[in-house]
Amino acid sequence: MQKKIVFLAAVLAISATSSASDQEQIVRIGHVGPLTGALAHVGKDNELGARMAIDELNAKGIRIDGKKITFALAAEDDEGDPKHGTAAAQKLVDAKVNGVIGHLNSGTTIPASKIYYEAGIPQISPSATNPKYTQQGFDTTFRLVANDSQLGGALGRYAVEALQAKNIAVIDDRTAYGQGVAEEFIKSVKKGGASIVATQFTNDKATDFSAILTSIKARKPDLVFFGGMDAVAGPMLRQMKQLGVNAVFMGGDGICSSALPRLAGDALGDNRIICAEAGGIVEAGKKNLETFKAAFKKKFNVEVQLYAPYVYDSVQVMAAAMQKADSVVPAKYLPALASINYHGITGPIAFDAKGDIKEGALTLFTYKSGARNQIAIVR
Ligand code: ABU
Repeated sequence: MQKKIVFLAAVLAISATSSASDQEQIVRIGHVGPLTGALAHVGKDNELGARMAIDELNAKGIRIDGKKITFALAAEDDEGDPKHGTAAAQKLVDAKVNGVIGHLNSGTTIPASKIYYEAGIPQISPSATNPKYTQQGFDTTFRLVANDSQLGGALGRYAVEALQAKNIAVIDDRTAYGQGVAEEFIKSVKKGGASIVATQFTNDKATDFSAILTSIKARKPDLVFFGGMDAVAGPMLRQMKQLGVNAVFMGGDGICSSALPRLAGDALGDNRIICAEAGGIVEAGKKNLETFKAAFKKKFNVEVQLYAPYVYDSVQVMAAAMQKADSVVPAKYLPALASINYHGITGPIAFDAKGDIKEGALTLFTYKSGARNQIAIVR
């Protein structure tokens, strides 16, 4: 009888121990980008980057604060629209997500960041480049890529110094990103001594550019800079070809996608387009990136479009901060995120006091025979 009691006590002790160590916790990571509309191809690319990271983290069986962690993606579509962006942010806050990756566009990321800040939820944007995002004094905002001052500045210098452009026309789509990067480009070009011979505006849903391009053609620019996204740049390039505007075409990260050759068709040309990705993956990191791209293609049967590697790293760095803090509670892992030193597939990741990536780099690209080719990495 006594033996039986001892055995029962032992069984109870073992099951009590195992139930404590087998506790599971779901950690919800919000992700927001445009999943419908003209930018759906880049929005889906971002979301798949997040899914890839989450699946890999779950396969590792990570434990935090003694619990087995399962990461779950809470994906929202903001249609690239500021109003939808704030609605999506509020939805994620109400769902008590542990952190947010996004949004994709500066125009949605900036207003949403106030909502996350007030809820104390860390947010990492893998792609929004307008400098204002990290200039609001919010300790919850982080950016994994270089900003529009760096992009516009470097592209302006490249236009004047390397391409020797003298007469430059500028078009922007009046979004927070398009207008911001165009303004920075103009500043840099003027500093370099070239002339801005025309400035024109469109919008992020426009399809007809004949009036502004005709006006620009009369000013005989040797380079046209566009502040906006690939979905608008593609048709604009086609119409430039039709109208005989043969200038070099330059833009920021928003046009620098794998989709641009499809969107521009035979107006793409060879070495005629110059664009900049808001990150710089050095030679030593290329192998990891190629491995990522191949795994991405195998898993989702689509090519990486643009930001997926940066989204993947954003999720990984957030999870690394949680592990470092041994907590998934936003207020507890936030300091660990702010002081993180992480090496991702996009390179070293550490944030400055504002939440911008330290030593943000850019990569200049051109397109030849329908493929994107690297020109140089600049800092
Ligand atoms: N950085 C280009 C696309 C996203 C944005 O900043 O609006």
